[in-house]
Amino acid sequence: MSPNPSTFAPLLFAGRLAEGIESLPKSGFTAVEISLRHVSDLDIPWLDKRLSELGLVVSAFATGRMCLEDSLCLCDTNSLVREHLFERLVEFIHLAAHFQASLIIGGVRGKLSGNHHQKSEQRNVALDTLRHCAVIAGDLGVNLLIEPINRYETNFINTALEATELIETIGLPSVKLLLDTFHMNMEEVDPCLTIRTAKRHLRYVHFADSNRHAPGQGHINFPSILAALADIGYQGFITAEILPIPDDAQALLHTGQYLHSLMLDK
Ligand code: LER
Ligand code: MN
Repeated sequence: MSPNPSTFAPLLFAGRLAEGIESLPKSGFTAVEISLRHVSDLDIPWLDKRLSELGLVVSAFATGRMCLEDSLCLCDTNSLVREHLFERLVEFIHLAAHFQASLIIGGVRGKLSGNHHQKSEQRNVALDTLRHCAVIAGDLGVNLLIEPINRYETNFINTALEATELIETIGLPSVKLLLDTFHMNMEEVDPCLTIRTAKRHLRYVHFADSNRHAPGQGHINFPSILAALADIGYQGFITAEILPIPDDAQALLHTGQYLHSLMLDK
C-alpha cells in the first residue's frame, strides 16, 4: 500500500492508504507493508494512531520506487546520486525503527550496465552504501531485506543464491533475505527447496501468484510453499504484493480468503 499513486503496478490502494489500512483486518491481515518514495510522503502521527486503533503493525517499508520513479539507484556510480540516496535510505531506516519494521532492498538496487569492469564498479558502490546502511540499521534494530528480483526487472541479484552471497559478503546481522514467490517462480529451480536452503537468512516473504494476481489466481503451488515455510519454522511476515485485479478490495479479499482456506486445510 502507499499514500500516493505509483507507476509500480503491484501495489494495492496506492493513493488510498486510509481506505486500504481500514480494509486489512476484515480480510484477516495483521500488518501493512508501505511503499514510499520519500519518508515525508507519510503522515507518521496519523499512521501511528490508525494502526493502534485497528490493531495493525507495519511489516516493512519498500524502497524500490526511489530508483523506479526518482532515478536514485544503489548501483549508480555518480557520487551525488549516491549521497542523495544514502541520505534518503538513512531517513527510511529511522522510519522503520520508529515502526519496528524492516526495510526492503529490492528494486532500489537498479540495473548493472556496460562492460564487466563497469558492472563490477556498480556492484561495489552498491555494496558500499549497503554496508553503511547495514551498520546504522543494526544499531537501530532494523533489518535490511535483500530481495532477489526476476531477470526482466533487473540483472543485479535474481536468485536466492546470489542474494545469500551478497548477504554473506556484507556479513552484518542486520542484512537478511526476502523471498517473493512471483520472482522465485521465474528464477528458482525448486522454490520450496530454495526456502528450505534459505532458512538461516530468510526473514520476510512476498506472496503473489505466477501472473502477479492474488495467490490462488495463477499456477504457483501455495500449499507446498506454506509447507516449506512451516518446515523451516518460519516466523516472519507474509505480505501480498499483487496487482489490484479485478480491483484493490477484491484482490485483498481473495488473498485473505485463499490463505485462510489453506491454513484451515492443515
Ligand atoms: C518488489 O518487492 C518486487 O517484487 C519487485 O518486482 C520490484 O521491482
Ligand atoms: Mn516483491
